[in-house]
Parts: sequence; structure tokens; C-alpha cells
Amino acid sequence: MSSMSRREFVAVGAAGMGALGLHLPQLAARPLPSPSQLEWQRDELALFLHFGVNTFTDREWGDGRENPAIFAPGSLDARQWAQVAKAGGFRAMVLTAKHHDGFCLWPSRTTGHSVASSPWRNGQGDLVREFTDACRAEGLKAGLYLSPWDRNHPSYGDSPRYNDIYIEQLTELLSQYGPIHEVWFDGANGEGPNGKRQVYDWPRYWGHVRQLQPKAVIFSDAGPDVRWIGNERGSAGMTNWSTVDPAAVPYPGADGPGIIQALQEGSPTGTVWRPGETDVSIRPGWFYHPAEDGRVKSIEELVQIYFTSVGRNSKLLLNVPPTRDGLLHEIDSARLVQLRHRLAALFAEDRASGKRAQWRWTGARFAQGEVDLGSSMPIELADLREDITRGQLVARYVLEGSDGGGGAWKILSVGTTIGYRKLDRFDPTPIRRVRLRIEDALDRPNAVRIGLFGPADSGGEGARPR
Ligand code: FUL
Repeated sequence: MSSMSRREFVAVGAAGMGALGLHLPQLAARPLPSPSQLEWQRDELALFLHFGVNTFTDREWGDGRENPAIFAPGSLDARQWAQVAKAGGFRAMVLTAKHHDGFCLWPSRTTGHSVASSPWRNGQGDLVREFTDACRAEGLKAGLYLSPWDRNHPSYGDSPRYNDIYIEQLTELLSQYGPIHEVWFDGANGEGPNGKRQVYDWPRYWGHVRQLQPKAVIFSDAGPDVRWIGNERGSAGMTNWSTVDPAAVPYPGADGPGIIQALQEGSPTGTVWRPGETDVSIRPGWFYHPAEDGRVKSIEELVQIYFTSVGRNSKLLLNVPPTRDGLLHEIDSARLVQLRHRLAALFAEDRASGKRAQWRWTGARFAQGEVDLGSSMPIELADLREDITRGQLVARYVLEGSDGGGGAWKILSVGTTIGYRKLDRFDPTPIRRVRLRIEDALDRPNAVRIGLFGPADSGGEGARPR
């Protein structure tokens, strides 16, 4: 329990600032995003890169006995990764600095099981350096994944000793490579080389990150800053609160009834701000496998994932694994560029832009906003946004459209939460006026920003994804 309270302390320290609530005393307790959490969410898209010895053994989980000699990416170019990410509209990248096999992509002082023992760059290479340099050169934020489960390190399972080693690895990663914007903690907790299981000291790990990189967001099932969304299919909950009850998922990897639902949906009564991150791979596996070249997700699947992640108040962390050459595969790279073009076409012209929405507060927790587009036009997509700097409040809404001339209101979409961004698609409907009825909220709702988009062929180039 003492570890719990320390963890909560860390989380509250990050999220609890800024809630003044002078006029509405109950707001004092309502969680708000920290500046880092806000920035993290607004970035919307981050690229995940699984790369290491598994790339060369064609496996998903290495057992820690891989010979470092196999790590030999002939044409590795982290700058190419960053350029592809940027061309795809991504704003950050997260690299597996160490996966469960324990092989470190930087020359760590804690182990010989690293790039320093590989033929790559004659053992003089440092992939974390090349990765962070490439991120900066392309204006992307850098994030690192450091698996606590380590199937190679002899101290794993000897809990205090390994915890010291892990802290030292964090120190190396977080003090030598400039600003790191996200630190990604996986909850996997299998056996080490001697068959022992490790007891992780999460509060110590997280406190250490806070000390070395106070602006980084810390990801895990249990936060403290951003939480796992509860599946690897690319789908956030239809209801998705950015607030959570910290006791619902007490530590990363926790299992039990209600945990997945708590991750998927968050909680309207949650006491900490901990938005969900949706991680999914563009291929069936996390690591590159040549046999999966024909199974890269289609552009329609990727657009759908964007709608079920970013479009459901989450952030998308899309995994695109480098090949054995150390480059992103041309099929994957082309898909990312296509994704950017498809999204640009979908969001080419906001028909509500410049049209002031009229808001009326119809009750303590109800409101209604109406936009007049001036003339009838086909609409098929709504982009709803709460001002989350003031928290997340909307709990249920109905979006309706009318084709002017005193015509009846027709329901376009219904939903529960909105949050940072909620994207609703519906059949193209000729509409002049749109109204958003907030039917339930945690408090007096703030005005919601309403964006409205027509079919791509009437607002831009490219086909509509369905
Ligand atoms: C999981 C790991 O076991 C997978 O290999 C992958 O890294 C995924 C993102 O997290 O827990």
C-alpha cells in the first residue's frame, strides 16, 4: 500500500496543478491535464519502432541467449525512419531501446549484451544516439521503451540488485540523449535466465524518470501520466474518459476483473488525469518479419484505426518495424504517406469554420450549440472537441442536422464522451443547420468546438474510405 500512495503522489504532482476553481468549488477536485499531457495528446500520432535481435531471428520475443553477432543492420538509417514519420504526419517516435531479450541498442555500462558486442558500426555504434539525433533533425519528439522484463541479465529475479541495474539503465537513457518526451513501461514480468521472477519497484522507476526528465510523460497500464488503452487492435473505448480511478489498475500488468474495461473507458469520477494511448502494429507482429510483407494493414484499416483511436479521445502509437537492413520497408512507408493524404482529403475543408456556434445552457448540466452553415451542403463527418484545458465534462450527446427551411431535425450521431477529440462519421446528408445537444455532463459543460466535413469529392481530392 505504501507503494500505492507514492505512485498517487507522483500522479497528482503531475496532474493536479492549475485547478483553481474559484467560482465552482467542486472544480478544485476535478483533474486537469499537465502541460506535458496536453502536448502529448495534441501530437495525436506517434510512431513505434520495434527493433533489435528479434528482427534478425524472426521472433517476437527473444529468450536472452541471442548472439549479439547477429545484430548487423547493413544500411541502418534512423534519419530515414524520421523522414518517413514526418511525411506521414507523425510528431513523435518511440524506440525499443531494450526489449524482453535484454539486448541494449546503446552501449550500456550495465551489460555486455548490447550493440557494443555486435558487428554493427564495428561495435562503436549507439542506436539510441542515432535515433534521438534523427528525431531532433526532423523536429520529432523522442520516446524510449525500456522493457523491465530482461531475459538476459543475470541479476534479473534478484530483485534489489536488478532494480539497481534497471535504474542505472534509465539513468543512461535519460541523461545522455537530451530531452526524452515519453518513457514507455511495459508491464511484462516473466522469468529471468535463472527461472526467477522479479519484483519491480515502480514508484522508484517513475520517481527516477521524474527527476531526470520532469517533462516526459510516463506510459504504463497504470500511468502515472498516460495509460494503455487495454488492447492492441487500435481501438479505444466508445466511452473514453481521460480521468481514471488510480486504484482500478494498481500496477502495470495487473490482471483481474474490470481492468480492461477500466483501461478502455477510464472513469467519470476518476481523481487523476491519465489519457489512453492506443498502440497497434501496422503488421501482424511488433517486429519485422519478411513473411508479413503482404500483410501490412491497408489504408482503409489505418484510417479506421485513426477514427477509433484519435477519434475517440486517444492518441495513436502506430508500430512500424525497421527491416534487417535497418530501414522502414517501402510498403509500410508508402502506407504512411497515403494515410496522410487520405486524412488531408477527409479534413480538407471545415464547412463550419468561421461560422459562430450559438450556445444555450438549458440546465445545470445540459447545453445546446447550433451552427448555421448558410446554405445546404452534404456533410458526413463531425469533429467535436472539448477544451480539455478545462477538464473533460461531456457524458452524453446527440448531434442533429436540419436542411433549413423549418425542416425536422434528423439525428446524425449519438455518443457519450467527447474529450480532446471525437470523430463521428455518418451517411452524407444534406444539411444547413447542425445542433449538438449535450444531454448529460459532469458539470456545466463548456462550449464544444464543432467541425463539419463533406464527402471528399466535394471538398478535396481522393476517395472516401468506407
Ligand atoms: C507487449 C510486449 O510483450 C510486446 O512484445 C510489445 O513490445 C508490446 C508493445 O508490448 O507487452
